Amino acid sequence: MDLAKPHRRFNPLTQEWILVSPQRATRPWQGAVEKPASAIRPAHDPKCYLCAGNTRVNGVTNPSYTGVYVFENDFPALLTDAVGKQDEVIEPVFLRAQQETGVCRVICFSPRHDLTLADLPAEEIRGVIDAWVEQCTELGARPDISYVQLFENKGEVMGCSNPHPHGQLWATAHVPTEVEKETCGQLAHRGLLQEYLAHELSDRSRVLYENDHFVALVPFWAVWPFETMILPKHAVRRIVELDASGCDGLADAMAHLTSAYDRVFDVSFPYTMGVHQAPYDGEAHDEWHMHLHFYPPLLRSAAVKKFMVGYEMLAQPQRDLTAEQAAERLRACVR
Ligand code: H2U
Ligand code: ZN
Repeated sequence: MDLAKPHRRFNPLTQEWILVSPQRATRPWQGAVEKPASAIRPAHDPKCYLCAGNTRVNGVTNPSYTGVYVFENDFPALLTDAVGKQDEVIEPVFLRAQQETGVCRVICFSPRHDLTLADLPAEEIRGVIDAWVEQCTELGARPDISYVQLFENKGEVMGCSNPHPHGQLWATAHVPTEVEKETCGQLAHRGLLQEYLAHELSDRSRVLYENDHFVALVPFWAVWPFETMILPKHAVRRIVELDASGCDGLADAMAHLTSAYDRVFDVSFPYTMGVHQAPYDGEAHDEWHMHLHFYPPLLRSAAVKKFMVGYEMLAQPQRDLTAEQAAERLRACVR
């Protein structure tokens, strides 16, 4: 098959197809140009709700934290108190609704208002991973929680409301849709990501970086222009199963990947990233191999992003640059 011509690639995790149109990467662009986020920020911003010692919207004052700081989201999308038992009513039968409960927390990565994960040394990113593990240990043990979604929205183009380096977690009574899809994909092919990783580590065309424990790569089925994954070399179902050297390995891989991103267009690279792991629903989920996804929207400069509209919304995701071309550009930025 000629991969320089339009083709489809299959995402075995979500079991969805992606259209790849490599010949289209050179088309002229006269559309929207995003303005780069204002660059220079103070180390501490007295008006920031997340900075140490400042008072949040609801009147609570943050402690003078020095490392990672976790607090309950003041505007949570989920509430803990269920009203009665889970209802699933319904007439006609296709109109389904379920009570959803859960916990939303904000995770400040550093007291430094002016830094991002990409600027933090691996030792400080390790602190973020320790907080993730701690949160998943606590929330995962709760009978009213089946899944913990850890994520970060970075940059104004991703709708991030505050430049202070932070992520969030939403933990829910139900397993969310994307995770459910990946459970199905991994059940359909046991050992999927272990086999995939072995292939990538021998092929090398999409591998960006590896250490003893983790690999960063552009997945064969990437949708976003510079989409990547970070995977543990040996299958680990959940982040709480990583040992100390595994956590160090993840921090090191995240440090290398995020700093490489910032070199692609010489700007603080926006993205949505997060951890996918086995549900905390009381089942073993031996099919699961935890990993991180990074979904950055930028396409051809700091100012031009990929829009997932039209054909993508109505038919299937589409990309111009191939995964291998993206990997080549990213690899050149890894130090
Ligand atoms: P973003 O990651 O989308 O920027 O969201 C920041 C979160 O911080 C957002 O979910 C919360 C918002 O509800 N927040 C507080 O909990 N308290 C505040 O005082 C400001 C923002
Ligand atoms: Zn701040």
